[in-house]
Amino acid sequence: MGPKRRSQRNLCDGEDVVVKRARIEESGWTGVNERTFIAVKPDGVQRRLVGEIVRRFERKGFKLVGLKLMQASEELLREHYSELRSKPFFRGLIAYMSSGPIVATVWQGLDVVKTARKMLGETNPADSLPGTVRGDYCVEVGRNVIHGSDSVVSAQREISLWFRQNELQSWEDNCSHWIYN
Ligand code: DAT
Ligand code: MG
Repeated sequence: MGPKRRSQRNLCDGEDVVVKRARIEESGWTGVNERTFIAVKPDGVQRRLVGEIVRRFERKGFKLVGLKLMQASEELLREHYSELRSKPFFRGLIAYMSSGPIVATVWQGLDVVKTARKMLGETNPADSLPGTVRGDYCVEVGRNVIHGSDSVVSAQREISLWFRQNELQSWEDNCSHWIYN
């Protein structure tokens, strides 16, 4: 398999990313069904921040549709961060992200991509306001404890990369009338 073909492969289950992304777009992940990919990075897991981070998204009113503790392969991480491959910190980023287990999650709700980014804070913890995850729990950009998709298109790409379709749960939200009018 050549490098180009390899980069298009879905690293989770061998399906083609392009094919899978088309299927996700068909399913209409817009409005209250918008989804984003949030991951607690290895430092977040080590520092026992998983519960705190999941709690924040739950309490906000977003719906958990996928969650798993996993060791990400370097191949998966290189694909996930492919836009950053020419950056001087890329090697270190892959080493950090593969240094221990990650908690990969998918959250659903109205404007979840944009709102989750606000809840995360800025890339550099020093620029992140108190009250955000990065503003409250970390100090260095290279150990910023959490990942969140930066756009709806990125979210679709990342969810396809990290989760198989059957790992995402559709469940009836008995609380939705209290969250949406
Ligand atoms: P974000 O995670 O806020 O979306 P990004 O996509 O620009 O930020 O970068 C991905 C990750 O790469 C980021 O969470 C931490 C790392 N990173 C970014 N800029 C860095 C830098 N200047 N030095 C070291 N690591 C950096
Ligand atoms: Mg990013």
